[in-house]
Amino acid sequence: MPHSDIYWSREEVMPEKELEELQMKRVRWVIRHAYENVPFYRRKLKEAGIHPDDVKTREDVAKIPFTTKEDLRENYPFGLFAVPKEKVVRIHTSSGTSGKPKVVGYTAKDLENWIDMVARCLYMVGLREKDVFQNMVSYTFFTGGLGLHYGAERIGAMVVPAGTGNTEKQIRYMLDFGTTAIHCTPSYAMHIKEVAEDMGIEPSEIGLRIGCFGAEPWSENTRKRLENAFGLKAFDSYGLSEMNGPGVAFECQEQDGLHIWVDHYFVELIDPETGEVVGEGEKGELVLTPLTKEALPLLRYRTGDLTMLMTDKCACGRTHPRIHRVFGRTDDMIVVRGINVFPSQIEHVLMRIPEAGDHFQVIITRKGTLDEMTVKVEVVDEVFTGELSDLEALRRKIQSELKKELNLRTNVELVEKGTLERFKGKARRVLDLRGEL
Ligand code: DLL
Repeated sequence: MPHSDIYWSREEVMPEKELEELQMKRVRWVIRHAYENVPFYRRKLKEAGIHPDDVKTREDVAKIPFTTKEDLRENYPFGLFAVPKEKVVRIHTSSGTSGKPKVVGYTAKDLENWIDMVARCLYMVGLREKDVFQNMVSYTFFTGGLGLHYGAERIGAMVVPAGTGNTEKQIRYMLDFGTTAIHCTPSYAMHIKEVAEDMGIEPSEIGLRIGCFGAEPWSENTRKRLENAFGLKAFDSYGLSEMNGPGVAFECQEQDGLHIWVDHYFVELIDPETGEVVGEGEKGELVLTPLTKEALPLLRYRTGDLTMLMTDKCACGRTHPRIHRVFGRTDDMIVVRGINVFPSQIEHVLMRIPEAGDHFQVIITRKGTLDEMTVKVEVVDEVFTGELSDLEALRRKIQSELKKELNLRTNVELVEKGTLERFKGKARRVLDLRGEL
């Protein structure tokens, strides 16, 4: 049962002081839980000279050593679990770029909390019983499938467990079932738009009103493109397997930052170089401690994601702070000739140029000692006027816009629509060939 017409749970609008007390109570619980049940944490805290009783205030949390992705991999598969295996009712995995996957586990209570958090997010963006929710992400090890599925079901929406692939069929289902809300990666949403157009269907006529997009960085200009094409309202959804999965932070109707649920996560932002907590309003790496997870209580987990904390009051009335849309991951950052570039910056520039299509690829090479960045951009059909000079003018325009944003000279190559790879899940847009040449 929802708490009200607007809020799914009472905790969303809990007075800040009460919320803070609840959070600190849970912080103390999770530290003790990890210390008592995970040998790795007992050892780590002892080495750092910390006993769970020492953590009394928010500031005390910063004394605890970080947990990293490597810690999860080194303790593969179940080494960081805090409950016996028979209490774990589900696992998911997340494969990084290399090596063993990270395995995450859930008790029955963890699943309940997670479902409730996802329901909270979906209710916040306006999903209701009357909606038909088509979930177009993988349903296997990826947390986006089952995570969103059960959250939408909890609200009472009709869930279409479509999974990934076969885009034409996905569009047919939307029309046949009267789908009103969709969930997928933003790059797949771009692909759906294109396939619908190829099928002679106006995306805006499908009847969608809500789009939940996440699992990868995207930009404000991509949001505009998706909203204009489908006639829906597009919301950013952030999460990671190590923190249950999706449902950690989500945009509300204001679309101005993602509410991060501090009754379930302790939030810190650190300087990725020094590990020091950054000042208010500064950009930093998100560090999260789940506060209610029984199976996998990770303390001060370094997400690798760069964002900013927004603590001003939100017009929606929720008392939980917001994070800025994630700029990218520390390990996605490309350093070209000493300049830091995030693929999402390139996307932001391209998506505001009307002649640029919806897909691009970045290729980094090295000539001698010099790095070269080439951006391949698909262009819309209307660009091909038969005049080479028109194409050249567009190429130069894109190059100059990129230069302004990135402060970096790039090579721009224009390619025809349909040339570059399409992705059903997370897009892989950067090809770094520097190590291979
Ligand atoms: O991607 C969980 C998820 C599923 C989130 C569905 C949203 C929707 P992982 O596969 O473990 O889990 O990948 C987590 O993806 O650390 C970020 O780097 C990135 N990421 C997730 N959401 C966003 C977002 C899921 N909205 C990793 N914006 C995270 C930018 C995101 N990056």
